[in-house]
Amino acid sequence: MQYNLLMKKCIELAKQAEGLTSPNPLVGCVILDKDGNEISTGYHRKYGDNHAERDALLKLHNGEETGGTLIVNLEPCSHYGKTPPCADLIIERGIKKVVIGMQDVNPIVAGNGIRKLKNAGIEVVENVLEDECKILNEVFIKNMTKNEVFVALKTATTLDGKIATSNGSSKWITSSKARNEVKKIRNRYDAILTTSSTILADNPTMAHRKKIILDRELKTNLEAPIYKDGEIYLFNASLDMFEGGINFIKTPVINEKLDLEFILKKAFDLGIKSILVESGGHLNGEILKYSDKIYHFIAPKITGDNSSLSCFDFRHIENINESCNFKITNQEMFGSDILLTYYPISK
Ligand code: AOF
Ligand code: ZN
Repeated sequence: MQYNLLMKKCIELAKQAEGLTSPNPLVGCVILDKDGNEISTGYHRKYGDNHAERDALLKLHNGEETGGTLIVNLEPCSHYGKTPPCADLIIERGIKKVVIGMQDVNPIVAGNGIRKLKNAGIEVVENVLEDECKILNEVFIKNMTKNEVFVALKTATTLDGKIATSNGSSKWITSSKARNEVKKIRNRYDAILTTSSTILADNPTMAHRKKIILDRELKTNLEAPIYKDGEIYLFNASLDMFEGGINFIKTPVINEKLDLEFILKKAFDLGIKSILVESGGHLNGEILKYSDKIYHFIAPKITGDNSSLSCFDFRHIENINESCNFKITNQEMFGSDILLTYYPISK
């Protein structure tokens, strides 16, 4: 209880580097002196930079931290990586107590950091706000424990779950506030993923560092705005080459569709650790079973049109027991729209 607020602060510090640390975790750190006064903060700013603990400790001099407490959302590391072990530095600096949000799931750390600290006589308080800390690093956890890419999906619908009218008109279902939030969400993920159908229907730009485009028959115009920035990975059925700044990746086809398992695995092998899917109902439906998290914006509108496009459109079921089930974990208003965040329970 006593450390919850400080752990929240670590999480907020860590979030400042969203989109910059992959494949490494988001980590923030707060240091208190022996009387409990906050004397330093730090965070892991970007991949390859100092770890959060080192960032916070190196701001101090004259042994201000001797006898103090260090709070960090992830177990301090015990290995020589890009920098020497944080656990060693904490011990050297005479910290007396370390408060940790969660154990590191990286197998080379996995409890060794905590052991090192305890062996040096440091008091260790574990699992403070563990659930929040795990959500903060859900991408890192999936990457480390499953060796798989984390798949998030964003959709924006009317109250009746439609993403467009029957003739495909879909622009601006949600308000500008919601669309601004989408930009922030995108930034958290290594790449966005969309399809030729979405490009042909909406001609979006989807500004991002990395873009995965599924276009089996190479129907999209390579001069379209989506191709104008970022690294492009164009999964298709025929070409395998790098040309005009585009990575064409030849992909197996199953039932006239590009093999999603192949694509997700290939993306991971290419160093893409997390993906935000932004597409239409068909791809959303197909990729639902691989999705780890859904961001669903809902605008207070009803189309009422039974031939309008649905946000997940992939099958016919008779029995409600066969539905996919989710746990809604968050709700937030953006202008007149609501954002629901949910996770699959059964898919
Ligand atoms: C970070 N930032 O603040 C902490 C990390 O590649 P390296 O040498 O930077 O090591 C990365 C590993 O270090 C990472 O997988 C995680 O296990 C551990 N802790 N990493 O990038 C940090 N505390
Ligand atoms: Zn470290």
